[in-house]
Amino acid sequence: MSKPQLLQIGNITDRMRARLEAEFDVTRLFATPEADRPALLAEKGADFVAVATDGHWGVPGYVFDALPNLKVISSYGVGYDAIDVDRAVARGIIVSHTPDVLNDEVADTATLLWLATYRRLIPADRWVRKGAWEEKGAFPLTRSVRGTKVGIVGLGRIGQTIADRVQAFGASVVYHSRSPKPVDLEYFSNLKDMAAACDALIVITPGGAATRHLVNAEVLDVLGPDGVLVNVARGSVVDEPALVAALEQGRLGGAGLDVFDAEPKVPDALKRMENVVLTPHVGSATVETRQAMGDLTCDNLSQYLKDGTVLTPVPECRHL
Ligand code: NAP
Ligand code: 8YV
Repeated sequence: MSKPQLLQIGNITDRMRARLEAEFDVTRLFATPEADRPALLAEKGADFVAVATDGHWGVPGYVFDALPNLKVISSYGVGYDAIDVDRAVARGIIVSHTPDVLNDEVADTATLLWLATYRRLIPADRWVRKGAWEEKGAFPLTRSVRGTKVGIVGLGRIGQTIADRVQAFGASVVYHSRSPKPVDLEYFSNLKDMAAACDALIVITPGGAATRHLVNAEVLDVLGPDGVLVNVARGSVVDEPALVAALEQGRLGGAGLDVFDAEPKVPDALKRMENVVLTPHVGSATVETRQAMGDLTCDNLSQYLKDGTVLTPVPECRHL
């Protein structure tokens, strides 16, 4: 019997490829030059019942259009803002993602950025490498995270894990989300009020229209000249031009950023700043965690083949 057809969008690990190819006849969209993809989809689109994708690429509109028999989308990542879930639900397509298995890794990355920004890790490393230690002497004193107040923007699975880590470093934690959570931490329904009360904000909400520019110029201004912003959520959650302006004008103290508006493009102004730590969207990017995410991405598809359900549907698809 022939295997069901799966369209693969984005890159996957060898381990994932072996798993997918055992159960599906896999077509890699990105193996075809961009200009030829519409023709490929016009010819084969009706054959695909499954899509494997990731948080970055999601499912572009033209792919949705060309796959009339699509039944399941399995995404390699927890954030699914790049998938039009309303459209999937309207067509009865079930969407799965990879929650929880990356909480620790992304929380480590957020903590790393927070510490590196306060302790000026990158300039300190440069100080040694360029010989300044020998020529100029000691590196200037930095600031301690102990005793500071951190506001978590989005106290979900990862946000809670970040809160635990930050407290272990002697900082106190407050949080903002749309609704209060059953935790023993102060809740702010208003983000600007929270920013005014905090030394640092760590942003870890979903992306998409509902959170677009949640962290805007006003929020950055009340965070203030000694304030630090860490963003491990999505670039869209922070008004990037406002962030650049606040940093350039000294209205914000520093930033640790893993995500950007137009990845992989990062504003040159940010690259020039000594008080900013930049990482290329590597929040979950370790061998171990990517393996766990990849396994869950494939497990979801295997489950779908067994009984038409998935193990970890996105909330909007739980009724399907
Ligand atoms: P989650 O458990 O769903 O938590 C999301 C939190 O954000 C919840 O506390 C939610 O609370 C809050 N939130 C949602 N919409 C909001 C809004 N409009 N305003 C304020 N708060 C809002 O999700 P998670 O598993 O922790 O993942 C969070 C996000 O992290 C992902 O969606 C993804 O974008 C990002 N991420 C990034 C990386 C990376 O590599 N940098 C890796 C993994 C995940 P309420 O519903 O009460 O508002
Ligand atoms: C991945 C992520 O980098 O899980 C997410 O939401 O942002 C990351 O873990 C992404 O899914 C891969 O593109």
